[in-house]
Amino acid sequence: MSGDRILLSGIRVRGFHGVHPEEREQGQDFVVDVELVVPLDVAAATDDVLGTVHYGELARAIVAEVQRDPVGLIETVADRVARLVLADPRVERAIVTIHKPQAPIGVPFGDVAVRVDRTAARLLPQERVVIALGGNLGEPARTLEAAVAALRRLPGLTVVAASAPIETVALTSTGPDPAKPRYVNRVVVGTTTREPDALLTALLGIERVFGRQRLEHWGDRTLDLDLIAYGDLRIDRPGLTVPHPRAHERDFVLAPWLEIEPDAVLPGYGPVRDLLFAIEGRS
Ligand code: PH2
Ligand code: MG
Ligand code: MG
Repeated sequence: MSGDRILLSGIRVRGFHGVHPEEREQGQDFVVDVELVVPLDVAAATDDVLGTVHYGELARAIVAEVQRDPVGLIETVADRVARLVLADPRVERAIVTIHKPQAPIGVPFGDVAVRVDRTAARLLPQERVVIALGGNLGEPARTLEAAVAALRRLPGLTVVAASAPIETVALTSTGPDPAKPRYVNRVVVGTTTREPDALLTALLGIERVFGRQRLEHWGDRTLDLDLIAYGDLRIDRPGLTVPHPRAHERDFVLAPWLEIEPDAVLPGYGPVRDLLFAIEGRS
């Protein structure tokens, strides 16, 4: 990575982001600082603005990005600005700070800000990942749709395909239980630059946002996000086992996975097609 940087700070934009209705109606100032890690050698060698990121154009693009459709959190705004900055293939890393100095906090305060620090995905190793989604409380089809949308926006994860939802009988520790609310299940395949632990932590965070409570093992749940496979990696320790130790015997994982990846292989177990055929033959 280059040591060179462009620093642009104090860009002030009126926006309507916020969780409170009055923030959506009245708007307030958002102040943006960006630090770009970008080689400046070509610009210095040519003394031509074509050899660098034009900070004036960048500033105007950032203003337009912050003025876009309102969102709840400045975290989301920071993520949007970082993605915009990283869209220039010369930028290796973007550090974006979003200040909200007039936030309705209710106590005297100087400033509140969030900062994201993102490295261009092309500079990081990518691994293929398979994530299974399930839920049987509330409105699971809607929850899973929203969870897939969250996965599509998760920094460091690119969703390549998402299966259609299927309805399945609840499997409990004692076998299928038709008396329990039925599950909706889906599978997502993608690529990630996140380490397995960082990916798992994000999955647990999304579960929590969608109301997951861990009361009993195998219990009913609003949302379960399981890491099924991470490249060819094999990990087995408390809190994280990949490939998922029961995926090979679960039709509600294998069938939606096969739908979006007909040649899928579960590392250590074999082709998903064969695993599913073996289960279906048994039942
Ligand atoms: N998940 C479980 C337990 N049982 N049954 C179905 N049908 N679908 C699931 O996703 C599921 C389950 C534990 O993760
Ligand atoms: Mg599970
Ligand atoms: Mg789980």
